[in-house]
Amino acid sequence: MPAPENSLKARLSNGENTTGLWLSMANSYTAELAGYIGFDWLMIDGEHAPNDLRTIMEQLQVLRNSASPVAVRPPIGEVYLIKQLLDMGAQSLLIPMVESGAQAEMLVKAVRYPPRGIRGVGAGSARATSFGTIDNYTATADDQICLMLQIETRAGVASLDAIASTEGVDCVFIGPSDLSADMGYPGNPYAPEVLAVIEDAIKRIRAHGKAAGVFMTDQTHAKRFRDLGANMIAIGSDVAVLVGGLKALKQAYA
Ligand code: 3PY
Ligand code: MG
Repeated sequence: MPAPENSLKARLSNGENTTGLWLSMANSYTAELAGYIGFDWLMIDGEHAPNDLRTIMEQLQVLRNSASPVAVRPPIGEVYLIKQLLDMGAQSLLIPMVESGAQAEMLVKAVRYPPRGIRGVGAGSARATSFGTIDNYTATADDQICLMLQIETRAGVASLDAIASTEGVDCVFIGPSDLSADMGYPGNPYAPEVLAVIEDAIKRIRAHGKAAGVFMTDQTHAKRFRDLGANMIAIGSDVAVLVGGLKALKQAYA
């Protein structure tokens, strides 16, 4: 039996438009709930939410049968951490703060087994192989990994062509919060200068034949980015939706 087919990777490589939700609650109960709503994908955030390997694993477990494919964002693109996440069964990874073609090449190697890459071989007793019951995993795993790299600094933007042209990168994903801060507009991802850089980046990423992603909860901007070719748009987070709903409830009785 081969590694499970990665439907998110397939959809992105077909150039399909997808919208997804950030999972920032860091718990499996709300992750399971989100898995019933029908988002194109869900992103377990290990960078800014208080997740560790076990809370990420628990969310992957409860979302196993969800129709929404699940991706994971580790706090940093470290080879050993990527290996642990892949062995735990994550097949789609979003790596923050990528700033060079060399870094992109290293990350591609980190998700591939030798001889193409450097991923340590040992999933035979891990969740990725359903604990050894997926007998042809090692020979087929590489082809089902979806590697998404974040550009979210001026250095990353300067290296966009090198990053987006790296073979093995499936998606280049813009982070407006970090990018706007690095550009001198902290807390203002809607500054015209920032929006112009994002729009140009989306077009250039698509011109390289890669999926273009962006986090954008403002619907007007999100739709504009989609019209420019962005095909992986994070349209909200579970935390923000809960806070918004709670504020509205309180306000309704003020
Ligand atoms: C950013 O906007 O900086 C991101 O990383 C998206 O969540
Ligand atoms: Mg960021």
